[in-house]
Amino acid sequence: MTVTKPALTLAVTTIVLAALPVTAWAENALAALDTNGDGVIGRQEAVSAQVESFRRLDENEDGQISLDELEAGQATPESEQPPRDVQRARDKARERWFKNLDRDQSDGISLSEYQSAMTPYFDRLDADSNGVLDGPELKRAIGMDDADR
Ligand SMILES: [Ca+2]
Ligand SMILES: [Ca+2]
Ligand SMILES: [Ca+2]
Repeated sequence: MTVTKPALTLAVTTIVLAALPVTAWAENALAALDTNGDGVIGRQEAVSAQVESFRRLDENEDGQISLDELEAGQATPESEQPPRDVQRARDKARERWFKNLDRDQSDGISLSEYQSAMTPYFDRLDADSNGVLDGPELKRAIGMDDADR
């Protein structure tokens, strides 16, 4: 299975970005997701973060994330707006990602659609396959994002 880098990193950032500004991602991802404080992110922690971010994104609580809700959830503060071309690339990636996830083409992402798309990303990020994501593994995900632009 091949996954393009932008799709990968967008999905990964979406796990946590519902809560965090883009620039704070690398520093805060561990702290935000590591609920039991063992310094790494376990699968269970990733899953709960996913469910939580889904709830947060689903603003009208209809059990579906619309493209608008996805966009609103990823909005960055005015002061942290990236350059316009980066913004545009991000918008495009988001749309592509949305279409990929919306398997039944209902124009909404259900929790199960959301989760089924996330699991492979966790496995992929877990470079040493030890079932947890550590700092370097997370940073690599961010690094890939930067390297692409
Ligand atoms: Ca909704
Ligand atoms: Ca759907
Ligand atoms: Ca690992």
